[in-house]
Amino acid sequence: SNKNILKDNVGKKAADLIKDGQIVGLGTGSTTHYFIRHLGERIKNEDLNILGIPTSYQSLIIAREAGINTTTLDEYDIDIAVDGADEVNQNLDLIKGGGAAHTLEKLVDSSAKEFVVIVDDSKMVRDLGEFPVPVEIIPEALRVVKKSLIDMGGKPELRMGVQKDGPVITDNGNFILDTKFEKIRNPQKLEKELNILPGVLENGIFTDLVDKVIVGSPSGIKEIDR
Ligand code: DER
Repeated sequence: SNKNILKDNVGKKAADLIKDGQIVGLGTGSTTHYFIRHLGERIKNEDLNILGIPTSYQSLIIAREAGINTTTLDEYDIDIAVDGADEVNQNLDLIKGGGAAHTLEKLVDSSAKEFVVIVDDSKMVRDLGEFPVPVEIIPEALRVVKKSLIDMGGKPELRMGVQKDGPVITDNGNFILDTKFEKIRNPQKLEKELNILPGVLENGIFTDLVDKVIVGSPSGIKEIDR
């Protein structure tokens, strides 16, 4: 589909940024899947010496399939992290977590010297909030946090499995409450208000982290630098 061509274009563009010897944060999702595959091609064709640090079981498995050697944050600092997003606003704040991987993504992406986001143009928005904010909670907190989110004006929905009965269980063994808020005009404020709720592990609002967004559209590729 056209969208997959756009994802492939930005995935390749990001893979071309990677330099020999770098430690690379490997994001999660379908757009980053293209990036990881293109990076694997470059490693093979150019004999690059790269190590990847994955952000989910999905990106670990795809990295292995692409022939990318992986390591961990315990061993290395990250030079550059490449990841997707569900929404990007004009301040380069993000909503992420469509793939339920936002907790480790935020750790990897925020610890990278450079954080690059790759999206097709459908992800670019004026204000965050059309996409519900994924909130990862420990299962024991379900009823309590759901009530707190409603009191904050949110509409929380427990994310249910598709090929699994019952709720989605994250790589960390937790639940996701997808929470719809009205237009989010102050993402920094909401991100903090969500994360101080007892029982919340991490939410999918990413603020003040992005260095570059690579946007694919039918008219070509646009790069937006912080
Ligand atoms: O779950 C995530 O955070 C993904 O990066 C998501 O935000 C983007 O996934 P996509 O590239 O498949 O749209």
